Amino acid sequence: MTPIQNIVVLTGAGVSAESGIDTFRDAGGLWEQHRVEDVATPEAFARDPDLVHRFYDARREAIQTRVPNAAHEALARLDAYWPGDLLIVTQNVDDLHERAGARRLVHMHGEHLNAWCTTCDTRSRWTGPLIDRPPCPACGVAGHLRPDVVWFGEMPYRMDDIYRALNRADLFVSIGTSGAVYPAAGFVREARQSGARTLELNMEPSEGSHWFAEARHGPATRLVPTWVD
Ligand code: BV8
Repeated sequence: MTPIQNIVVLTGAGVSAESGIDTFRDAGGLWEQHRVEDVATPEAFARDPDLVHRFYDARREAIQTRVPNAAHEALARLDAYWPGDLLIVTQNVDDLHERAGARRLVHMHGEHLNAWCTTCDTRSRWTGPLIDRPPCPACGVAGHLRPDVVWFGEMPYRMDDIYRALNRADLFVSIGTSGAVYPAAGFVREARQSGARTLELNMEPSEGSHWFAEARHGPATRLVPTWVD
């Protein structure tokens, strides 16, 4: 068994669930309150910007009342002591990984606490609502700020860095994701092709469970510290 040097961790909404942040597809998840097509596509934003702003303003406000849980904290410990390469790729747009102390982190689907100006293309840290069409902090133009999240049909961030890390990985661990959304759901196959060992830590088997050499099921706050420590 080759020694483990380089690790890629993929996280999804399940890693933040026990912090009280809604997941997308569990009972009562976010998407059940809204059709995905209604709120997480550029077409939806063009069609009904107020609906999309209301959806994101509510989530941006909610995440600021939440705190990292034992799973985020365990991954931050791994980040602090792991001597080899480590990349935590999160699909989540909350900031709980960084608030727990993670540094080697990529938000492939963007970040709730940023606003993106479609006039000057600047991304600014943003904690308030966008529905009032505030001016961009960089260029001053009002009404052109959108959530800095990757919608369906848009290119996820940092894909080159992610695929480079997957191609070098000796271990790929997927935590708290249903494996329903691509290209993230395909990362396990990239890792396997590079010869990496694969481990799924999730409440229940995901849509991609069969691609993993090993899977452990249960809450992330129990599974992740046990795996890390
Ligand atoms: C793109 C941001 C081109 C906004 C989100 C094949 C190849 C490529 C693309 C596609 C393809 N097929 C279809 C597509 C298009 C599409 C897609 O995947 N559609 C799906 C519906 C079929 N993909 C795209 O459009 C992507 N862009 O493809 O560009 C391209 C192609 C290749 C390479 C480069 C570019 C863009 C997708 C991004 C969309 N934006 N979010 C926002 O957050 O509002 S997606 C959204 O879903 C979130 O980011 C979320 O993270 C993500 C996935 O959901 P999960 O995180 O997994 O959450 P979910 O609720 O589903 O599952 C939670 C899991 O946790 C469950 O399994 C549950 O059991 C578990 N759990 C719950 N509690 C706990 C727990 N586990 C442990 N402990 C607990 N306590």
